[in-house]
Amino acid sequence: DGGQDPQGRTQTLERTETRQPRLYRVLLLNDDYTPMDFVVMVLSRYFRKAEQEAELIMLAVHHKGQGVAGVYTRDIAETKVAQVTAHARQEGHPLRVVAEPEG
Ligand code: NFA
Repeated sequence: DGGQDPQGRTQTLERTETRQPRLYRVLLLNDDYTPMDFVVMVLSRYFRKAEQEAELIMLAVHHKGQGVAGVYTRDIAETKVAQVTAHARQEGHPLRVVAEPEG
């Protein structure tokens, strides 16, 4: 922030930036057609999940309708959505992936 000292000189005061970036949940949405193995591969490759956790998340999405694949800053979350959606469409799968702000 700027200011002026009694001699009229401009001063610049430093302030440590304390705000954390807003985080976004990347959600996978269930559908009737995307193969379970493809969803597990997506969780492994794009969201760095171990095989067992990928299976659990995929089954949770399958049974509950949606589930969290990962939590990221906005640019990373949007890139994951774009990459996974492109890969799914290339393979002819209707898998939907969306990002939503946390909190
Ligand atoms: N419901 C899909 C099936 O039975 C599997 C699936 C799971 C799709 C998670 C999308 C997300 N083949």
